[in-house]
Amino acid sequence: MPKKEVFKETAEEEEEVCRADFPPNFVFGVATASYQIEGACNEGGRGPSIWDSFSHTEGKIIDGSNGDVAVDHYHRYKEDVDLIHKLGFDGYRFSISWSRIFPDGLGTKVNDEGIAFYNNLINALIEKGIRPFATLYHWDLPLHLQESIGGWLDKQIVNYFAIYADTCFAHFGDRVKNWITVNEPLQTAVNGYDAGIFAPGRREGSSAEPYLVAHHQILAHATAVSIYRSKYKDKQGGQIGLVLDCEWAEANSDKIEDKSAAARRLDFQLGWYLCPLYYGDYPTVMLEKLGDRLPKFSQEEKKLLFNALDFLGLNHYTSKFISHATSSSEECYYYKAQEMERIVEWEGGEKIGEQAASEWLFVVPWGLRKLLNYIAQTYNNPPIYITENGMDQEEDNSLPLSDILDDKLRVRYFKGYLAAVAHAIKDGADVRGYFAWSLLDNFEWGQGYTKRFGLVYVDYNNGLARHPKSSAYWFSRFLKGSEKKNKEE
Ligand code: GBH
Repeated sequence: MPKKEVFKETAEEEEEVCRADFPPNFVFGVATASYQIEGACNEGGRGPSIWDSFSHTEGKIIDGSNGDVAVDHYHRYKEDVDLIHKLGFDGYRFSISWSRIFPDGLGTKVNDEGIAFYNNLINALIEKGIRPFATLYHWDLPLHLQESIGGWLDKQIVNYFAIYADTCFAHFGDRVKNWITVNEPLQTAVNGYDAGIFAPGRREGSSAEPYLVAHHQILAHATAVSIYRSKYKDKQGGQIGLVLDCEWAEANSDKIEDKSAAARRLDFQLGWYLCPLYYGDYPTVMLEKLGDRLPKFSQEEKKLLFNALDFLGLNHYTSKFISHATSSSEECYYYKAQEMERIVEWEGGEKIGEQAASEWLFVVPWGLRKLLNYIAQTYNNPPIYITENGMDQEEDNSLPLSDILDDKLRVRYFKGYLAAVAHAIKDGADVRGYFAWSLLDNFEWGQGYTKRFGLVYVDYNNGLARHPKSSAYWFSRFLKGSEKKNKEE
């Protein structure tokens, strides 16, 4: 049975892995995002974002919470940078809150206090020898841009994003050498404008909306890249990329129709963004299934898109089995169009991997190795940074702190996924770095504070105190090289 063969590969999970399995200049970091950690929503001249208004709308966040205070990183950034340093990471991926730089998003007057905050953060990182990876857009669009032009639905957004990106390069680019334009454009398109579970929470739009929103994000990305390359790259010498999220899609059987469904699934996740950048247009299968719902790129735009990527940032958490299905139970236009079903267990009830707290998240290390190989083969072996990888625990007040801090499954998760990355590098994939999601427990979007992704626990009931979990200490030993392979030589 092919199914069993897939399971055999989980043996990787048991493997030991050590720092020496990676190239010496490989960067290991932790990742965060502004709205999830900063708080200080009305301080420092910050304007409101779509996530402020969304999280304050009743019924949108499972525990009725919001990011007003979050984990107060805005005031505790020094302590947090110290923590990253003490744990031994040499990279930090954070995102810049657009409405701290331009409170109404229009790009007319820059907010000096916002610039000062990120200058302080970046300087603190540099002082500790930590490389800053800055994301320009991790979902917190200035609210005014949503209300005035409809956010990502209007093409004018491309120009506003360009002004914002230009401003960030000008102020921070002397120290930030790795730029990420947009985080997971798919999530904004699908969960923001189709499922409606993320800001701005649109559900009643047309079946073409998610594709228009994606289209404008692709153009915004490429425009920012062209500005960086023409005005800053020579002087500053940095790199600029895009972050995409992708689950590995394993065909549910050896049947051709299931294999095509799995291939289609990957094209709808990655190809949606990478085909335009590498091959000048959307994947053939998307053009076929979506017809007029897919917007068109002009000749001029195609030129802008060509090669507009120095590296690919990959956010990867889990894998799914995919089977062909013409009448699927999926509710989103986006998922329906793919004519497939996402499956996590076999007939016998065996799961694809151990389940984390989130219902979508299973521990499947071999999926990452397959995905990295797939990207290398399909897109001419681009430089890749894994910009997010991690798993969550359920918030549970009834457990003693010592139990929560001893996050054994997360340690297994990191061991398994890091071993998979090391394998992929040996296979020939050009992976340059790895960022664990996340430094701290934080505001997990629609799930509020009920899911904890942190390597470091945040005590929401006791002044937001930070306590490293076992996984943080494991990572720290791994980075220092004291976590050696158990080899009998
Ligand atoms: C990342 O997205 C985000 O970049 C990060 O901010 C977040 O904290 C992290 O995931 C953990 O969730 O589509 O109904 O299953 C990863 C992609 C998109 C996966 C939203 C989970 C949940 C809702 N995620 N999805 S659903």
